Amino acid sequence: MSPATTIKIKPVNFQLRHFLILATACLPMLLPSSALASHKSHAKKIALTKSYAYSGRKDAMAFADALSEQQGLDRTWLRKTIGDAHFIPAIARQMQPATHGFVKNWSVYRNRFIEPLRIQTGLEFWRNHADALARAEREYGVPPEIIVGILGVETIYGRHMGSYRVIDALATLAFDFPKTAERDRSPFFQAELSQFLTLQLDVSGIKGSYAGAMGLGQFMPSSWAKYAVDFDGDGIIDLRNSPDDAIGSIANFLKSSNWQAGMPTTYQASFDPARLNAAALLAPDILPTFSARDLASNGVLLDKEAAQHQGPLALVQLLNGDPENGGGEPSYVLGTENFYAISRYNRSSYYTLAVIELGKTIKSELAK
Ligand SMILES: [Ca+2]
Repeated sequence: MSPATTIKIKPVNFQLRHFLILATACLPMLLPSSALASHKSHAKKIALTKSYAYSGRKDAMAFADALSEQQGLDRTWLRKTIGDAHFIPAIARQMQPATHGFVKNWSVYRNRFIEPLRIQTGLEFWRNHADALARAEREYGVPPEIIVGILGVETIYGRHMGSYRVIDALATLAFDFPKTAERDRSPFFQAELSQFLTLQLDVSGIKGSYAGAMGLGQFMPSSWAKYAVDFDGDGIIDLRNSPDDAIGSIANFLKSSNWQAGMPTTYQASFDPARLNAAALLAPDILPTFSARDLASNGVLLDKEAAQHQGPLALVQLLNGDPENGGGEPSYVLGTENFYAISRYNRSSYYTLAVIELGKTIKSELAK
C-alpha cells in the first residue's frame, strides 16, 4: 500500500462533479454518495423547523398498512411504531443540497481522520480485539488494518455511533426527504425503514446517525440484514455493543464486495507527462478498468510491484482544493479491486483512502 502522491497534472473538465460534491466527514454506510451530491437547489420550501409525530400522517399510516400486508407484521404494532416516530427538522436540513461550488480537499479530509485521538484509540482497540481481528482475517481474508481503519473513520471505535433514534431518522427521510427536481431519495429510505422494522431490534430505542446508520460500523438496515454476523457466538447479532460482531460483519461485508485476500489496495502513481492520456484514464473514475500494461502505454509510470499486478486498476484522482484559489494540485493513487471493495462501504474515494491510511498508520504504531 502506498500513500497518495502529489503530482502536477491538470484536472480534466469532465471531473467537474468532484468539485461540487461535499466532503462530508462521516457519510453513512452504504448510503450512495448520490444521496449527498450537490445540486443547484430547487427544493420546495418545506417547514424545517417544527417536529411532529407521524401518527397524524395518512401516507405514513398507509405505509404501515402496506408493510403489514407484505411482511405479515402486526398491523397495530406497525401503526403505533411508525406513528410514534417524529419528524426531525435537523435531519431534513442535513440532507439538503450542499453549498454550490465547494471543492473537495484530500489533505484537509485526511487530517480530520489521521489524527492522534483516532490513532491512539485504534491502537487500544486493535490490542483489545486482536483475537477477533485475526479470526476475521482467517475466515474472510480481510486484514485487521482495514477493519480497524473503517471503525476509526466511522465512529472512533464506538465513541460516536449517532444520537438520533433510528426510527425518527428513517421516518423523516422516508416521508419528508427534502426533494429537488433532480433528487428524491425517499424510496431508498422507505426501503431502509421497511428493512429496519423487520430486523427485530429495539426499534423504538436504538440510536444511530442522521441517516439511520447503526453501531460501531454504521450499518444501514439493509446491510445489517445482508451482512451482519454473530461473530462472538452468543446467539445475538449486536453491532452496537459487541465489537466482535462488528468486526466479523465488516469483514463479511468486504468479502461479499469481492475483497481478495492478499491483494494490496493501492499503488503509487507517477506520470510521464509527454505520453499521459489523463482523460481516458480518469474516465472510469474509481472503477478498476485498466491492466498494468494499459496504464503504462498511457503514460503512467509503475513501480515493480504495480507492474506485476494481475487484474484491473483505476487511476484515482483526489482534489486538494482549487489550485486557482489557494488549493494544491490533486493527489493520485492506483486503486485495485480491494480499493474498490472498501469504496462499496462508502462510495467515496476520499473515505476509502482515509480508511486505508488510518489503518496503515495504526499498524505501524503497533509494530513500534
Ligand atoms: Ca453476538
